[in-house]
Amino acid sequence: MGILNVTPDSFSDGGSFTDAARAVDRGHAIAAEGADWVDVGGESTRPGAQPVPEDEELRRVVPVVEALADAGLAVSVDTRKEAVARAAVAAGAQMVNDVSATLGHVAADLGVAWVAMHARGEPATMQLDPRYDDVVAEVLDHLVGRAEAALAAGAPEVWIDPGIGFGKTAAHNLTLLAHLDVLVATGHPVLVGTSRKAFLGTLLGRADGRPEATPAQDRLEGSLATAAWAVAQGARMVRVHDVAATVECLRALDDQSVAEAAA
Ligand code: PMM
Repeated sequence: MGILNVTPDSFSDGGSFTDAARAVDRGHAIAAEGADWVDVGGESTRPGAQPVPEDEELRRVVPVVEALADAGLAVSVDTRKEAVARAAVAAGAQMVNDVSATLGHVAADLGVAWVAMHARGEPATMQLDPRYDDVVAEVLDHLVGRAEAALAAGAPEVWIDPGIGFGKTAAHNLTLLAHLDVLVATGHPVLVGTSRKAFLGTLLGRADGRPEATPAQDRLEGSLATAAWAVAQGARMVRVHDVAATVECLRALDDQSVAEAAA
């Protein structure tokens, strides 16, 4: 799944024709680089981000979804809002990627795939002091409950995602990655998003003996390593910025397993 963030931080003056056109170009590039899904999002959910009004999110997302879906690409919409999910599906999106895990009934109603991601708290404050007694068990319980409810309501396909970085410390993220097999064992397909996230910056900075985090644009190796790890543990999809590099990396991993099986 390739990330297409149609937000002012990614595209200089969000919503104008030029920006929509640039976003559509990037969407085509994501598909050409080998992504199965183009994930279009109009609200940043980065730590500290402020909410985006519904009409603004609709304005950012719908034209881009429509153009990409009309061109035959598989499009998911990354939103927490029911109205945006409904409008994006009407414009051709085939999956609702929901970081709030609250829109299962909407996916059921619309007959589209749904990603239930675990998050604790709101983006503006979620990283202030996240605490769990047992992060793996709590994330698992939450996701399985949401997934089963959506399937019972008639959602045709439900993915679960541990929500790396959403109300979690670096240690929580690493614990979840180390125990992905627990999510995989539920039988629900697992999606994982680690791409360029802050915990990679902390880890890579520390590995280099530096106190400061490695900046987002220098987190490719960590992103690839964790994507490969997730897939090796049984994740069926990874959500990434660097599509071409990830596709190559996963292809190499696949060749490796083929070679091992043949040996
Ligand atoms: N992460 C972000 C946004 N949407 N959706 C899913 N399913 N999983 C994620 O981990 C996830 C997501 C935040 O990352 P970005 O700001 O780089 O898009």
